[in-house]
Amino acid sequence: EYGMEKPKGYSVSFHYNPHVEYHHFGSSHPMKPWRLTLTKQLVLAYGLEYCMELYEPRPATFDELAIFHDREYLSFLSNVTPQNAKPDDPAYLSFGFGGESNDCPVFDGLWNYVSIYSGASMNAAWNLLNKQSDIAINWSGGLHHAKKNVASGFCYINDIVLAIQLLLTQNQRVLYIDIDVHHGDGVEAAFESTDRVFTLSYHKFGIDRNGYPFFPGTGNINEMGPTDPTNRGKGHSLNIPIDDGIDDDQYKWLFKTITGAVINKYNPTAIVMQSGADSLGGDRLGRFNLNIKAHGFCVETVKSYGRPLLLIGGGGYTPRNVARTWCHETSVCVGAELHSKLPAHIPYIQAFQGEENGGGILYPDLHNTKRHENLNTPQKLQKLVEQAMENLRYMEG
Ligand code: V1P
Ligand code: CA
Ligand code: ZN
Repeated sequence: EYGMEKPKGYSVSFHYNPHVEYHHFGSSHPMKPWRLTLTKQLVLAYGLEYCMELYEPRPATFDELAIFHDREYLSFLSNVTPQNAKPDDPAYLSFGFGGESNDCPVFDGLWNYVSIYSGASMNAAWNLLNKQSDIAINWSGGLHHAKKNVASGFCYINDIVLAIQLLLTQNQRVLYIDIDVHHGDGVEAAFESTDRVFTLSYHKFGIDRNGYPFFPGTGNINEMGPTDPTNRGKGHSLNIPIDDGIDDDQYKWLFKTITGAVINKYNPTAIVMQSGADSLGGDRLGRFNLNIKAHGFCVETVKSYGRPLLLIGGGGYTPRNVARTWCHETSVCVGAELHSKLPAHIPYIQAFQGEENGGGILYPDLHNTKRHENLNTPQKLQKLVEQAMENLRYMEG
């Protein structure tokens, strides 16, 4: 041991308010807040709570949310209920509610729900600012589509933007990395005019055979934010559009190569990572073929750069696999290795049993679900990396 470098231990904080679990978007809606119950149960069953500091954050206040969002929008959000909602009111539609898809329904306790997940992200950011932890985790956050006055894609309040705004009080450069299968458009838009935030999103991009773009339809490789040369945000967004069925090795290579180049060039003093689990194989809305450990590899890679890290959730629509992934990634943060056989006595263990594939284990083979043919050829991915490197040259050093 003498003469050897002490391995760097990371201190990890876990920010979670259990009241978030009890909200329902409606039975046919894919967003299920109870996936967070499953996640917490797995984290506890593996004893990971002994490897980190637990916090139960208070809900964010109206004024705290107004740091990013319009007060008019917040007033609407804080007052609307399923009983008083007027779907034909123009304000209702203009704020992103209703519409054909009803992505953002009005449900009981909506305001409570949004202030809880936002409060947790802000609490986690504070913890990093106060140097109480090196890595702060909030699996209930990551709602990356919300705009300052519009709800979009299951997201009402953009907790990521609020957390980044806090980090900016003491950080010159914050890097945002988004591995949700959807484009992180709300975060990108919020910081399009600053060079103090760099946004990097990996996502499915393309038009399906019925002519519909994959939600939200933005994030092609040539979208690098404002083109106006006087705009300080020019070149500070990088989008990595990916096709259906990408596999573990391809994704890991893409992520490591591009993220590494961005971190080395931008040299952020803090990193915020949205770890949406809808990029896993077998996701109800996603199109990728990733296994849990390949998803976790991205967290491991980012962690290895040793910058203060805010790790947040996001999408993820096959709840048992969301829980598995976020439990695994919690273990990655604390530096523990978990056995795949699930511990006995997990509440809700039924959720993890009786699957034809993966019953009773943490690391099932999700590639086996083979739901999506891999349309990503080595040539296309090579070209994508070259274009990404070319885009990075637009960012002034
Ligand atoms: O595709 C759309 C609508 C159709 N309009 C033209 C837009 N909405 C998607 C929204 C996906 C949101 C993803 C959120 C996140 O990035 C962050 C939490 O993961 C959509 C889909 C779909 N298959 O893409 N909405 C729904 N499905 C939906 C299904 C049932 C009930 C309500 C919404
Ligand atoms: Ca993404
Ligand atoms: Zn998503």
